[in-house]
Amino acid sequence: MTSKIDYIDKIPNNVDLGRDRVLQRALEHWQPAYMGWWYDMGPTESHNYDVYLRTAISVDPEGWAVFDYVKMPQYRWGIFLAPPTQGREVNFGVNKGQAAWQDVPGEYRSMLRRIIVTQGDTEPASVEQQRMLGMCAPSLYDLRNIYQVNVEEGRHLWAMVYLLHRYFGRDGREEAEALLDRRSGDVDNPRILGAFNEPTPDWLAFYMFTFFTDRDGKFQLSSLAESGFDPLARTCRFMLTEEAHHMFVGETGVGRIIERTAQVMEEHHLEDPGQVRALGVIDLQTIQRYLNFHYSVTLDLFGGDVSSNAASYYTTGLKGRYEETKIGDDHVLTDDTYKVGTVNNGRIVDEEIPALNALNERLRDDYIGEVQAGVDRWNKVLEKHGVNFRLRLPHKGFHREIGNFAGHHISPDGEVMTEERWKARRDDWMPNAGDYTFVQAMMQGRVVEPGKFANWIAPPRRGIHTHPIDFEYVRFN
Ligand code: BYC
Repeated sequence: MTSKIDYIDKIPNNVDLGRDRVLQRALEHWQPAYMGWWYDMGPTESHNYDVYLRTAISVDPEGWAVFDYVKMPQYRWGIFLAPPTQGREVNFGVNKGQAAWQDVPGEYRSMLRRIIVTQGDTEPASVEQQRMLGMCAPSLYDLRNIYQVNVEEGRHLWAMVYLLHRYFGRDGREEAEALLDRRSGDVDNPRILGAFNEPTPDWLAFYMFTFFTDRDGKFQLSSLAESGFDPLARTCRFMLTEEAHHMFVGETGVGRIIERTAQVMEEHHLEDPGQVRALGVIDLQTIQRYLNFHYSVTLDLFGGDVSSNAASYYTTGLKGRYEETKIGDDHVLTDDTYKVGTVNNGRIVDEEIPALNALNERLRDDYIGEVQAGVDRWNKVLEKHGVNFRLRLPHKGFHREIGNFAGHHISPDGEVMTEERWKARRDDWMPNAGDYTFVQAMMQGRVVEPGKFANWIAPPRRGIHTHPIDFEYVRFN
């Protein structure tokens, strides 16, 4: 039998977990439920594999992680806050200049809880969305990477649950339980945000998700890392160190698929998507349609273009802008305006609105800038192989369900259309049934020989943690 102290020691942490009796009891109650969730909803058939994983063991910038073989149910889901900054203040909003809060300010309690719950809900959701993909992994390297992403999303759930348990008493505990009850895509009890209820049916979708949607994670966490509630800020700052790898997996994953397709197109002098598919690689038109889908559902995650919630989060000092403290303005924003797009008389026009209400849109624009740079890097791969096709981001209003563009039918070029005309073109712009069937047919079974890769993806440039590409990243036992 495991004693209580051993159990707390099993959770690597820098929050003095063993000393806080109430927290200890709360986590002792939650931990078995979490494990139950992992066995039910974590990566399928993976429980007995030895996976070469990174585990966070401290917050030391010189070396915060160890790499070793781990069975995933034994992964040490730790709780880490970035070190405190001496004299840190609330850096924006009406409370600007106060000492950063070490406890939840009573009047902001429910708002703060809502932000933490929304963030926390995305973490297990993504694990649920990806749970079947291990069965059709294109290599051991990729299999290890998806498992790494999954265990770290689990750790990010722990990070939010720690805040709920430590700072929100009984309703925090109830919210922590509800985080394990909701299910991605469940009609009766779905995950909170739209994109986290969409299926991730194949590896192209997985890489698109980690490129686009994990990057929403980066921008949201960065805004929360500015929070005047110091424990949230410090938690998010540390989560960002792990998030970087997830986006790397996405960018290089899509990049390697593009690379392989471009090699085949160059070698065989082909452009026709049907002929490209016949050679067992994914045509660029299909990749563009997946891009359109993942980009547009991720844009929705930033919330409404005009949001009084966002204004309140900012004004109270709970959620800042991206890199708030590097921005050279008054950090109060009551006199500023910001441009948001809207549909007026069948055309898209810009409208100046109070900057405080436009904070979701501003964060979305920051995000779009970074995403565009990634797409440019993918296009360099095409250029290098002499392929003329270029990937591009569709218009911001394309296929949106949240905000000013919701309810309108906007083409990738930004033309406002009738519903009928839009629907007639839908399958040219979004992955259609044939695309999914084709992509999934190519991803039958998984590649398990070290150093071998499925035909539709190029190998990575290098392996993980100085190991060669043909390292045995997963042992199946
Ligand atoms: N789907 O005032 P608004 C990540 C709701 S990803 C469904 O504009 P607000 C990760 C909204 O709840 C990052 N509903 O909303 C990535 C509200 O509902 P009520 C996750 C939506 O609050 C990959 C209503 O519409 N982190 O970490 O300004 C793998 C009015 O909306 C959606 C966060 O999101 C939607 N997309 O902004 C793993 C940070 N959007 O009250 C992990 C925390 C809005 O009318 N969350 N609604 O019933 C927030 O800061 C804000 O809640 C949001 C929404 C930015 C999400």
